[in-house]
Amino acid sequence: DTLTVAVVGATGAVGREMLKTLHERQFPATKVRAFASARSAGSKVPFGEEELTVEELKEDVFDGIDLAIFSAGGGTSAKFAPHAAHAGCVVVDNSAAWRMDERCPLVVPEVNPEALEEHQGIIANPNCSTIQMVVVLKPLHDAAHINRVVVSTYQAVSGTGQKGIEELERQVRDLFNARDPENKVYPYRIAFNVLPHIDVFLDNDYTKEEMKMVNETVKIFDDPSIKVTATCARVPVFFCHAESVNIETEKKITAKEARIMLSQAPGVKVFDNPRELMYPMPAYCIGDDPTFVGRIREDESIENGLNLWIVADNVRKGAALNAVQIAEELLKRDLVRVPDKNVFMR
Ligand code: A2P
Ligand code: 11C
Repeated sequence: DTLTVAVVGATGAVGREMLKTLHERQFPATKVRAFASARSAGSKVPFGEEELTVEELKEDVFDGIDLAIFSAGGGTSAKFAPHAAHAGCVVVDNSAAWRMDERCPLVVPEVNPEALEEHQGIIANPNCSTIQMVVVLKPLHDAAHINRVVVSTYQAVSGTGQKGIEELERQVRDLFNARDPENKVYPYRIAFNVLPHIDVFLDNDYTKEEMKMVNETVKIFDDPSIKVTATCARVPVFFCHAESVNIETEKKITAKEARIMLSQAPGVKVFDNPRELMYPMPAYCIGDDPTFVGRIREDESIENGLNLWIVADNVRKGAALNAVQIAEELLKRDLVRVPDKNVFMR
């Protein structure tokens, strides 16, 4: 049996991490191909000890590819994923293009793997800030039903991709050299600053990133009774998003019970001991697979509430790892097939 896998957007921050993750986890591909825009066709990207030659993404490249993992921006996914599905290639898409489409499951393997069963060729990977939050909320919701979530995020520049990483690097260097830092990627300086603004503003004055957290959480839990409100901020950190999360539950959960439930939850690592100054931080979670949770406290202002501090590597669990875990789950469930090749062409 052969299994050809493609990474689309292979030269990007997430695409590179996808290749690394596929290799590290020994994903059973017989062939791996790397795609990006015409700009980087012919260049090389690392895959384990080897290098792959980057190919130009075109509509007709998907014949003979069984599974494609996309991280090349929403526009690229909107345009090319239907062509992939039409060629019988299953797509796991990391962009926002297909997440709220009713035909596409939105999956975090620790939370709703069963949603994959109904897939029609395109599966969406949620936003990074949503993924790390729902992995932690899942056992608490199962045990006590979450009525409301109030989340504030502290998001790394790698969420913007390679260009976000380069902007922070360049601005820090400019400032240390007494040069005026130029803003190319963000509307204001990100070095030594905090921007309460991620993605575009919408009519309700929330940002698109904030509304992703609201809408994706409801879809992943398949439960519109969970009310979420979010404030998303960009901080001058390269990797790992942090989140302050306050939840109100139907039933009471003590901090101690929450710690026990979370320590048994898949994909979660409790790192919480105030007396030893133990709490998760972005600088110490880089490259790690789990979603870390600490600062677990009862909210003393309400009857049934908890406060949590959640940190995960946004490029890894927030993007590449979750996508590869979806691919692994598809294989395990024998779902690497497109039932109707025309669903997304109509
Ligand atoms: P390229 O390097 O050729 O521009 P990041 O999220 O780090 O910015 O990376 C974006 C990724 O998406 C890169 O691999 C980039 O390739 C790829 N990409 C952007 N636009 C296209 C496109 N139109 N077709 C294929 N790949 C694209
Ligand atoms: C950020 N969360 O940190 C964004 C990146 O919808 O996939 C991912 C955007 C998305 O900027």
